[in-house]
Formats: sequence, C-alpha cells, structure tokens
Amino acid sequence: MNISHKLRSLLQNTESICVLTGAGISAESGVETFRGSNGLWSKLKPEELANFDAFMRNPELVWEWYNYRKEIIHHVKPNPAHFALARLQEMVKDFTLVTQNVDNLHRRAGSTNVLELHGNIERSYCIGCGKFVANVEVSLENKVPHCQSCNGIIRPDIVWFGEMLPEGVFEAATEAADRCELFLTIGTSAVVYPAANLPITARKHGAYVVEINLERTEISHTVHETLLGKAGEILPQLLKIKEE
Ligand code: BJW
Ligand code: ZN
Repeated sequence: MNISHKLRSLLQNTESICVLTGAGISAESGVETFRGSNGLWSKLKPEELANFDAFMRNPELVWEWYNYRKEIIHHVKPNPAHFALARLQEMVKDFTLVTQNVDNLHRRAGSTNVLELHGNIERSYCIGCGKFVANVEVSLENKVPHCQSCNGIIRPDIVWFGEMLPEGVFEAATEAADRCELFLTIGTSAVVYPAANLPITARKHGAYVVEINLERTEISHTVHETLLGKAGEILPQLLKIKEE
C-alpha cells in the first residue's frame, strides 16, 4: 500500500492523535455495518427502529432487534484493527479514541477511555426515572423490560436519530480533534452528524486527516489522504511504521 511520506513522518513523530471509528472497523469481526449493500439497513428501515417514537410504538420489536445484535456481539472478537488502536494508545502521549460503535470491541481489545458517541449496547436505562440497568432480562413472557424502582419502560442506552449525544462526550471529542496533529477516520460512511464534523473540525484546526475505508465516502474530498482497504489490514501496517 502507498503510505505518503507525510503520514509516515507524522506516525513516527507525533505525540497527539485522535481517531474516529465507525461500524466498518468491526465488520471484519463479523458485526454488520448499517449502510451499504450488506448493511443492516438494507433489510430493516432505520426510521422504524432507530428513533424514540418507533420504540414507543413497538418496544417489543425494537428490543427484539437489540437482543439479536447483542447476541451476535457476544460471540464475536476484536480484530487486528481494534488491537492496533489499543497498542497505539500505549505509544502516543495524547491519544483519544472516539467511536460511533456500541459494540464494546475497542474496550475488549484493551483500549481505555473510549469516547462512545452513540451509547453502548450493554447498557440500558429507564425512561421514567433515568436509572441505569446493567443486565436487562428479557424472556418470552417479558419481552419489554420494566424498571424495578418505578415500573417505567427500560430502553437500550443507544443514541437514536433526533436525540442528543451523551453529555460532555462530544465536547471532549471535539477538544481532542481540535488539538491533535493527526486525525484518523476509520470505517465510517461519515453521513451521521455531529460525528461527521470531527474530521472537518480537526482539519480546520491544522491536523493532518487520513481516512481508512473500503471505499470513498462523503468526506473523502475534505481529508488529506484516503487509504482504500480493510482497516484490519491497514492499521497493523501503520502501527508497524510507528514501531520502526
Ligand atoms: C470498512 C470495512 C473494513 C466496511 N475496513 N472500512 C440533516 C442534515 C444533517 C444532520 C441531520 C439532518 N437531519 C437530521 C440530522 C441529524 C442526524 C443525522 O446525522 N442524520 C443524517 C443521517 C442525515 N443526527 C442525529 O440525529 C444525532 N443527534 C443530533 O444531531 O442531536 C442534535 C439534535 C437533537 C434533536 C433534534 C435534532 C438534532 C444522533 C445520531 C445518532 C446515530 N445513531 C445511530 C444508531 C443506530 C441504532 C443502533 O445502533 O441500533 O448510530 S445511526 C447509525 O449510524 C449508528 C452509527 O453509529 C452511525 C454511523 O454509521 P457508521 O458507523 O458510519 O456505519 P456505516 O454503516 O454508515 O458505514 C460503514 C463504513 O465502513 C462504510 O463506509 C464502509 O465502506 C466501511 N467499511 N468494512 C474499513 N473492513
Ligand atoms: Zn425507573
């Protein structure tokens, strides 16, 4: 693969990197992406599942969908791309990992302080009192979990369309994008905002922005370089340069 002199030199010298990941980084682990011909939303309509009104209309269906995905996520493992980022964190003083993913694979690969923009599939909370619940039990008789304190409906801790991102998380990600020297945007179609603003913000503040994706995306024209290929193959190569 063709890695520019600029990227090579930044990898070797910079102490400030910010990374944004999307569903594509988990694709090689066996987690389906959202968009694209094989994506989740080629079969299911996001507007029927990924917003609060849809949940209230049919919480049973939405819970069924999340339980199905949870099951898949439990059985998959982090891939070389997740592991390369966990290793990179150990080598760079100011390293921030921002993810749109809800699958926990970064943490399972050893990354710490991951900024999760869109929540986490392992967590849920009560829409009545806001209390967080770690392990939600659903059964055939109890398809929609209810809160033990107030009997409110429990929902997955996932940020749906039209909802605010968790307090402080996007702000911390923006700060990291503002101050980094190298910004990597990996496996994301970059169509969902405000996440897709991060590479743009980084570039405005002087960072060198590199995209890693199977194909060109909405933001390819605003980044400095697009490395076309699998994250699980490209990231270990970048790590090797850093380790040289
Ligand atoms: C590989 C690979 C390999 C594959 N290697 N690469 C009009 C204009 C602008 C904004 C808006 C608008 N109308 C509405 C909005 C706002 C809206 C938005 O952005 N909509 C756009 C889609 C138009 N955003 C929001 O609503 C956000 N909140 C917000 O703005 O709050 C303020 C507000 C409040 C009140 C009212 C209005 C505003 C919240 C967004 C929440 C997104 N949530 C989801 C949840 C899904 C549910 C679930 O998980 O169950 O998060 S949507 C979904 O998309 C998910 C993802 O995190 C997110 C991003 O997807 P991602 O990760 O990029 O995946 P894909 O599938 O799209 O792409 C995968 C990529 O990987 C592809 O490019 C492949 O090529 C690549 N790839 N294999 C490398 N091996
Ligand atoms: Zn409650």
